[in-house]
Amino acid sequence: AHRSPAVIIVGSGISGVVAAHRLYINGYRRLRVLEATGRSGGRIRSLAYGKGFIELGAQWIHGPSPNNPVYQLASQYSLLDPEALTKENQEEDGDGHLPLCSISHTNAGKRISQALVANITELYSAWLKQSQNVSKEECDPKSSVGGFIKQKIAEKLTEWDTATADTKLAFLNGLLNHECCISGTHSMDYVALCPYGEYTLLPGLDCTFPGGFESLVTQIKSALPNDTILFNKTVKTIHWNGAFQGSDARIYPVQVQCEDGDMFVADHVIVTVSLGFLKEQASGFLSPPLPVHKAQAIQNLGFGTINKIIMEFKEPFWDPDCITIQLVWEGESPLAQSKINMKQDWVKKIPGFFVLERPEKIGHLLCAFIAGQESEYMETLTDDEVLSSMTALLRQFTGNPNLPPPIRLIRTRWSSEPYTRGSYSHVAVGSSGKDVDNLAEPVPNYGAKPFQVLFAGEATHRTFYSTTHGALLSGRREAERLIKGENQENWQEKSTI
Ligand code: 6YU
Repeated sequence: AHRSPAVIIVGSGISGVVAAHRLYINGYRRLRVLEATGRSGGRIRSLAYGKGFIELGAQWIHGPSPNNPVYQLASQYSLLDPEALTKENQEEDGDGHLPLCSISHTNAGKRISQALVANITELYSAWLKQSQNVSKEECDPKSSVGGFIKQKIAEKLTEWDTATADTKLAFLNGLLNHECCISGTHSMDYVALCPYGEYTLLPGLDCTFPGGFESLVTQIKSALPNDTILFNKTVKTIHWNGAFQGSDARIYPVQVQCEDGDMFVADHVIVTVSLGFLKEQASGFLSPPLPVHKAQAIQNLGFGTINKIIMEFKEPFWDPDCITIQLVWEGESPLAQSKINMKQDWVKKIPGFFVLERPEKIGHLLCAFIAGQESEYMETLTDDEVLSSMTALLRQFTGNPNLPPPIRLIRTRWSSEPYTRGSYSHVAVGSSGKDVDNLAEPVPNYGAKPFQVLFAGEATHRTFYSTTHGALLSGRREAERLIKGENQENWQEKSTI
């Protein structure tokens, strides 16, 4: 039998698959990936649609440039369009925000002037940049990004004439709702200000995968032996710091217990489940439970929901050159606390629509993002209810009461997915980048014992949390931790016997 250490990886999202791949190419042969669902990819999930794909989870490579490992691999595997590979594209220094060509409609069916849009967008971008650059020394740990921006708005408001102030406020409200989608949170008031600048944007014009984001996971996986990943294998409890006998009569420190009763012994386990899942399991997922500082990191870090509502139309009713359509609710203001009636008002949280690329393959599709509690409420509605709300919304904003409804609607329900429980992490008020590092720390973290349980996944990357490249790097990091920590010569020689 091969004598390399037995490693179990919990979860076959991109971080899990990458960790398995890294270990495999370094000689590890006793590898098992246990995946609760029937597929790999986790929050990378592409759906075949028409002659192309739509993305239910991750959509863009954020900052496709040479230092982005997702971009590196995708280009190496030839998974991208030629435009995405040009030098101009890689150097483009967008701030990851609204593309220039956008149209803004109000709920009264009016268009907002481009001048106002440009003016307010510029102000907002500057404030957002400032919020990423507040000096740590002067920053109150209780302050939020939302609070910071609202203070800037309140200061500026005094300079605005009454004729346009309301529209400006309504537009800013939409920008903040959009920001909630980017940060994956119900409100920017939940996102901590002091560590906000630690999140790092890479240069490059965000791009998509013509063959679906999942094509990347499929490629990485293809280097692994077929039986490495076991599907529909939900891990229930990870017993560590123990002494468990394997079928080879050896004693292992870890035993992984699955929902179906199966047990696996291991020298090491890499946990890649989402922070949402960890929060829900509280202390029960590991036995003995995690040390207090790790349990607190799980509790304190933020994990919110964003969902997509994707609609196909027979004919586009939008300008084909436009990439986004922004929605502006007259009367809404970031400075006012409005009491909301969920049933009636949930759609007001939608900041706008993206026009999906490659209509020649997938047809004329719009994708709305929606964050937070309204997004979770949407998950409780039926497809028909969502469709009729969206039709009414579009009729109101275009001012066309006869606008045909979408011919097909697909929406995600990331908060209801039992093995995700939301979309992605943020550094919430009450937590800091140190919590991200604590979450990433392996256990046991004392003495000379080798690490038994290691942690990867999007939420464990201090500067790239919430992204696929952060998840990918975290999987590599934990694989390397084992590779570097292990006296490989021992088992690599024996393994040839
Ligand atoms: C990106 C993007 N993107 C949209 C939406 C979502 C996300 N992201 P996984 O969960 O994938 O894997 C864990 C596996 O474990 C999974 O398969 C489970 O089934 C399994 N599991 C769980 N419990 C188990 C158990 N008990 N037993 C066994 N198995 C179990 N990222 O790069 N570009 O456009 C988007 C977007 C709707 C939901 C995204 C995007 C996030 C990524 O999808 C995500 O980070 C990774 O896929 C996670 O991989 P993983 O391996 O860690 O976990 C300034 C500022 C700061 C704010 N951030 C700005 C960045 C904005 C992020 N972008 C989002 C935008 C979209 C549209």
